[in-house]
Amino acid sequence: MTAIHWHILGAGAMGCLWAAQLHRNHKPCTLLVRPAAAAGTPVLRLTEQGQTWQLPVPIEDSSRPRRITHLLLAVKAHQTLAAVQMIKSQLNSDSCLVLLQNGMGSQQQVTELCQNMAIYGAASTQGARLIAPLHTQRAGHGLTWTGPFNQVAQQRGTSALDDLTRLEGMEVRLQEDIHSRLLDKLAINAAINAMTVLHDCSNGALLQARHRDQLRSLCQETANILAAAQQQTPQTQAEPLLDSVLAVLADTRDNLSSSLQDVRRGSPTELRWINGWLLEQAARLGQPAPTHRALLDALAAAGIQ
Ligand code: KPL
Repeated sequence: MTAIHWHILGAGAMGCLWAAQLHRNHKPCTLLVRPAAAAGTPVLRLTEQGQTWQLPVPIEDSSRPRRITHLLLAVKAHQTLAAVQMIKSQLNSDSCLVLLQNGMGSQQQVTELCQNMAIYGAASTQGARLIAPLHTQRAGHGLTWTGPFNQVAQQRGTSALDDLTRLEGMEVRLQEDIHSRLLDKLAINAAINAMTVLHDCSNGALLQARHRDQLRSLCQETANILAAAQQQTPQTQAEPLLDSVLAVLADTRDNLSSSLQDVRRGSPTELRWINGWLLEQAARLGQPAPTHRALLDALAAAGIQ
């Protein structure tokens, strides 16, 4: 049997981390980047526990024609649709796509665009930071869940994910109901990410008592919205959701949230797909969400999207 060849699109912190881990596990993989980033002889670097490794992962221009059977899409939510549109001619109905975006909405866009392909979702608490182009620094050891997102993937099953779920050095679990896991993560990110941007602070700084009431209000509104939407997620009660948020803050206390990293890099955040998605649901269901609204408005006033 020929080994699966993974293409990873997106050379941010997560894309570089996945490319590095696949390569270290002897899984054939190629990192796809913008033409300018592919020029010369680019090298992938991973820093972990104080050590830096140079990894000879092939790095190629994403626009070059090729055939992609297995694609790990590691771009941000707002780039996802355009990225898949750009690469669609390299895919066909046998292709399998694994989507690593935060929040909700971008996965549905890809599902609509690629109706005959197997789409898998993924939710991850793995922290990583891009410290230079193509140089990622791993933060702690998080968990990633992946599973079928559309019906095609449900029918084809999860064997396409075996390479990912059996990676050494990366904890990846199969999750049949990935929708519920994505919502679970969205509910947690909706309390943490925008707050870290507003206060320009690490995750751990949100554990200070002065932030507790705002975190509690965010969790209350999120739980009410998800309950009203009858979403299949455990996060429909405020107090357990707040407990989960506090546990994640403690586990990732030294991390900068992905949204704060985006802002510091001058890039748009994924908040539109996190708190913004909740606000869309709230409007649809007539649910009040003043704390989420005020948070996004305060960020918009500061020019942050
Ligand atoms: O998922 C995250 C993110 O930053 O997007 C958390 C869990 C908050 C870790 O930083």
